[in-house]
Amino acid sequence: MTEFEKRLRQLEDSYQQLITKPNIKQEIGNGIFDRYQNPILTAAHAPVFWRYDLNPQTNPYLMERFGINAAFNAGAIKWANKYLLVVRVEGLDRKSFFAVAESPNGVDNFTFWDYPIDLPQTDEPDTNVYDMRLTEHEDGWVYGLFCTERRDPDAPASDQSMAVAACGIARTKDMIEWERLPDLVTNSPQQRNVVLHPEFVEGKYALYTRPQDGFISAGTGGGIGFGLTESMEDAVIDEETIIDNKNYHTVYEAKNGQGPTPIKTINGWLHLAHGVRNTAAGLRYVLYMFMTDLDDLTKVLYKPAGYFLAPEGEERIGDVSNVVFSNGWIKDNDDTVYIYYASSDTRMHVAVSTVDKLLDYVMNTPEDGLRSSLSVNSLNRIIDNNKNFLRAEKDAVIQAS
Ligand code: BGC
Ligand code: BMA
Repeated sequence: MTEFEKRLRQLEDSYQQLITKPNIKQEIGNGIFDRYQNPILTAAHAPVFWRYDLNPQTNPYLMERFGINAAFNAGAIKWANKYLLVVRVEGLDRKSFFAVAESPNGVDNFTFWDYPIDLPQTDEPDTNVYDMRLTEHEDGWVYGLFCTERRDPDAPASDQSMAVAACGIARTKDMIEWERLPDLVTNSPQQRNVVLHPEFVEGKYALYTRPQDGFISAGTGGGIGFGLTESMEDAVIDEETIIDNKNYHTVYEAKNGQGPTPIKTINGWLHLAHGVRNTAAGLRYVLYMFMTDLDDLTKVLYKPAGYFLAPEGEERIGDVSNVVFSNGWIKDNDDTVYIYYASSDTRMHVAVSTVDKLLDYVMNTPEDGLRSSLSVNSLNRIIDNNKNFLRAEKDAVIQAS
């Protein structure tokens, strides 16, 4: 066997091992969800035939020709009985693109389809695209809303990082061929984290938005907005109503944004979102949840205090450390909910819950009083109730004996 063949076999073996590795639940969760032990997708999940030229004539050293840096921030959908993620794959060149990875069970064996998504361009080509949210709309299309980023045309030559983030729109009927529609138009200078609601509202398309003044800083914007557009072929939102704002001394103090498409339940729409605060070590991204009214989508009915899921262990470390981000979850037929989240802009994970558990969490977790002493009140209520409950139980035992 030549060196080339030996190396190729090693590469293929380690790839096979990785993508067939069973994933199991972590022990003792918090009762709300179960994290799984292994990341479900990493840069190493990119097929060998993406990264290497396999021809010994043109690549005698079998060196990487197209290195992959990260696989993260994936949209999710159950499609023909498979669990599909539309992953943000990022090359060594920092450009990200979308590629579909498929699993038979939602928790392991995720494998990339042979080719990345061929995303058509508008007249103004995207420099970078990322963070796709998938929505199966009642109009019959699957929409993918994503962030399209281009350099700010007003930026001086000395600043090569100022950019404009906007909402790109594509749609498909088969997850293979994508039609590109014009970018969303709003009154806000910047848009990220735009998500399409799955149902018509007053005969119109409803979108969750995230208006923002600057590329990084939220300025006067930063909350989760809501707006209507007549059509998706020429999507324009004239008025954005903020339904969930950023707030002083919370986990969404600096900015926040809608995560995946909300899930409809008998009690209301379940939302997963990310909240950001600034620290001496940079921005910290966590996930939180809230529920909106079935009839009035702008009305928040419940919102537990604090975060739902925050980076833990190896999740804390990566290209952009101290970040968890989610733009995809799947509600299965049996009401299991697969929550797909990325850690530190590097890799994908899954946490599993159910609709019932998430409802219980959202409806029965104390809300944020926004002051330390009110948090103490919430805690005291739980302690008092437990003392009373345990005393009553003990009394019942004594009486019975
Ligand atoms: C990156 C995003 C990031 C954004 C704001 C973009 O250039 O691709 O991942 O969210 O900047 O920091
Ligand atoms: C954002 C997002 C994500 C990313 C996060 C942390 O603004 O849009 O792409 O995960 O920053 O870098």
